[in-house]
Amino acid sequence: MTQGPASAAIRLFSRARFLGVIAGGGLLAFLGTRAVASMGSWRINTVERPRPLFDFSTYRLTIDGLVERPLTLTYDELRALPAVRQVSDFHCVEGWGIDDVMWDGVRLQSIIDLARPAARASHITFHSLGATYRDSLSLEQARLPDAMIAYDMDGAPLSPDHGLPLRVVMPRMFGYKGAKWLTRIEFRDVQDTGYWEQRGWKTDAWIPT
Ligand SMILES: Nc1nc2c(c(=O)[nH]1)N[C@H]1C(S)=C(S)[C@@H](COP(=O)(O)O)O[C@H]1N2
Ligand SMILES: [Mo]
Repeated sequence: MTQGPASAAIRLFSRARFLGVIAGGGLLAFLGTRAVASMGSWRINTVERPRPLFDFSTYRLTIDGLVERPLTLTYDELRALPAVRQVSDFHCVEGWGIDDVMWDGVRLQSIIDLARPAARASHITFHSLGATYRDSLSLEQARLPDAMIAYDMDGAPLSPDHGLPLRVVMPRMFGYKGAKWLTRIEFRDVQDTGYWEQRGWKTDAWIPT
């Protein structure tokens, strides 16, 4: 985690973005395009065309597969689950990243506890709205103390481009493990091959330390 002026500037930058005051030009021009890229500003990395659409009234998070207690949650029910907040760095495998992103949401461990996976459940597949994107984790990875599903980024609901209403946050792995527009958490007895893994990226996307 980089400390000092650069990370302070990143925090300032992301806060400005959430307040909606950046308005494109001003701050970018001030920082200079190269400086912004090297300090790590968010990019939008979305393979879906068009971007998946989220609708508060019809959205459900489905938790199913090899579980004793399948569940369907509305957005409000999701936000009523025991909440956690964490600050963690984000890294895309393509070489850009952001320090100190603040996430609010629910531990994957809480979802596991609610759904009670069957003894033979070993993996979880995460499905995004639109059914183009998915990724997976082992149950063991999903139980890590920093593994979560997040509905807020830096103190505000995820923006539509960043995955509103919900995304997987897995700080120790590269960004493609974090499905945006999460709509289904499916417990399985085999590991699914995700969108990027079908295209050659590793299933275990640990960030080298
Ligand atoms: N549904 C969906 N989730 C996704 C992706 C995507 O294309 N579709 N891209 C992944 C990749 S490669 C990265 S780096 C991050 C990017 O998140 P951002 O667009 O919020 O920066 O989302 C991940 N989750
Ligand atoms: Mo990525």
